[in-house]
Amino acid sequence: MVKASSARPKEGYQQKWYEKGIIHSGRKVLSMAVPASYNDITVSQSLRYHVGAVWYERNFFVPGSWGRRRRTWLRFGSVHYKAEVWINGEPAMSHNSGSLPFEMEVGNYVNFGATNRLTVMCDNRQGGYTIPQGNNHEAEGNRTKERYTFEMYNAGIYRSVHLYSTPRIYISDIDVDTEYFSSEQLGVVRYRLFLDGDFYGKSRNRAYYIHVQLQNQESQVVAAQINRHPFRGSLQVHNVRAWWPFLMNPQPGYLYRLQVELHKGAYKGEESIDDEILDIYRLPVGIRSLMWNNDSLLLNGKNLYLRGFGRHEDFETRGRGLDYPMMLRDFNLLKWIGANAYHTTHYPYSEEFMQFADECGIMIIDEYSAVDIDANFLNRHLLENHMSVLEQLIHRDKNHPSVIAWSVANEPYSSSGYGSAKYFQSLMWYIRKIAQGRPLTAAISRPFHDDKKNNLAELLDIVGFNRYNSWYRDTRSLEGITGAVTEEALHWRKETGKPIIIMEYGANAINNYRSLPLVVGSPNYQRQLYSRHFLAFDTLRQKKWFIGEIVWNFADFQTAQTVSRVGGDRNGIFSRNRQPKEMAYVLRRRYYALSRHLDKAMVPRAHEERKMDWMVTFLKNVSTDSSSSLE
Ligand code: BDP
Repeated sequence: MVKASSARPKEGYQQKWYEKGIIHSGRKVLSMAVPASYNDITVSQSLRYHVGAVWYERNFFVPGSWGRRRRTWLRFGSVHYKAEVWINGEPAMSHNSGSLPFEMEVGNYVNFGATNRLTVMCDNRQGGYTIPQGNNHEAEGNRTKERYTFEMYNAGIYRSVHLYSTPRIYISDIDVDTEYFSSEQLGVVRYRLFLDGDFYGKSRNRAYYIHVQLQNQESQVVAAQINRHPFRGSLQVHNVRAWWPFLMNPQPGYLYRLQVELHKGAYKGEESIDDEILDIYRLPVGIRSLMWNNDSLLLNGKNLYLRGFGRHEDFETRGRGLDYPMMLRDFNLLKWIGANAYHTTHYPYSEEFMQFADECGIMIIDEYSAVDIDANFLNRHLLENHMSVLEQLIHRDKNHPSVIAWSVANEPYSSSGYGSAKYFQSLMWYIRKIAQGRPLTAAISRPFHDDKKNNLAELLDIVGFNRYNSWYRDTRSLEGITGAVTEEALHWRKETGKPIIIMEYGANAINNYRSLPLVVGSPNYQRQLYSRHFLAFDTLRQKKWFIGEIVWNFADFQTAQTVSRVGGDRNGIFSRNRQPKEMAYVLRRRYYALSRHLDKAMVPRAHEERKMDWMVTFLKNVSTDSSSSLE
């Protein structure tokens, strides 16, 4: 990898590094790991805070046998932020928003049975019309100044890059939609298949058919169908095992396997499946029904109460880079603490993460990085980008049973004025049309005391709000929390008549920072602050339309360097290296008590078992706990 000058971000283009190879760029060539954020891998200050372009390059080999018979594809899981790709010096593809995959058929660019050169330019500059927005490329004198408006300080090729091949005629996409009828123990899987490739005339209609099978976890076929154009149908599964969230069922996350074979040959009815197989696609499928109304969100007919976290894909050294051990550790901690949901703050998590959420039964509020949408840019350019990233997100994650809602924005400027009414109406109109059976939500943070109308809240199916009572707002006044949270939830309910969820709340806590009297930033302050929120939540829960509590944040994380965030953001319930803070034990008791109380879940056989009596009455006792002396 080489770093282009911040002052001359175009130098790589002007000097055609993609043609000559970066070794001839005259810049220092660094070894760089992929997938990873590049910021913390070396010891260079200037690379850590670099604003502008870096250029990655590597050679790769393409098997000779792929050339004639197959199609060759190159796929990037995520490059943050803007990417341009050359193959053997030829411009091949570009993509403009981190955290989402992009790919292209590259058969015309590569040499088969030979070595090829891949060059990727990655530019982390964001502007008023990018999503997320930023202004991190304002020049100051002859250097570009780092001005991140948000937590997106890292950059690089975050996720895996795959070179793969498909047959010439291939299955290009599948849409799956499921339903679960509990009284009959019946599951329905509706599918729609898309083909692509070298079709001539109307041959697509007649020359192919598909064999669709649904297999259970013992590899037994539980439903099957042979079908022809337009390649859509539905499968019925008797004695079905539904997909359930963690702690709502003893066996959460049950996945069937949908296998679709594409056959060449005329459709001759159900018996004929011996023609040539052109392509096979396998997809894990969880069978569940998701519904919502003005009071609740229901899965398989049961009311959901979400208890979970916002989080960052963040760890030492690799930054936002895909990291399997850390991902598994986080799921293990999530189960340990008894949570059932993640809000993917503030960008889509990796595809591997989503697959794991399906398997573990962790529900996902899926979000793209439309954070802090700035009022001064609410125009058509921004709107189109906003629509585009959400469409890409929905396309990527539509088949995951874990996804229970799309979050269209985090803390946007949504009060009346600046054209926000038109902006959000257009956005919501578009996203609603492609929402694939999920409700739309967002995390609102605009003040609710003023007389400005909120132009987004009223359009949502579920209203989320972020509020840092006693942290950013009225710091230290713990006594006011319970009333403030209750008042705000009641306000949003009155204004919208929709289900309400708290999408972020919390406070920093630095381990071993203790003081009497109580100080802000100590573990005890964090605990006191949470207890007072719990009081409000337990009152609100009685009203049924209050459907969840999401903590900010799962773990401490690194941010851009500012005086207010020395050592990063310490809002974690776990430390950055994923060890529990004191609050984790309290939250664990609450989450398990809620699971037991709401979903009759079994609590873990840990030492907490001895405290069972305490746990059963926990929901009442929490008030005693939180009204105790502040110290
Ligand atoms: C909220 C943001 C979140 C921040 C948090 C904080 O949604 O991303 O990290 O504030 O400052 O407003 O801790």
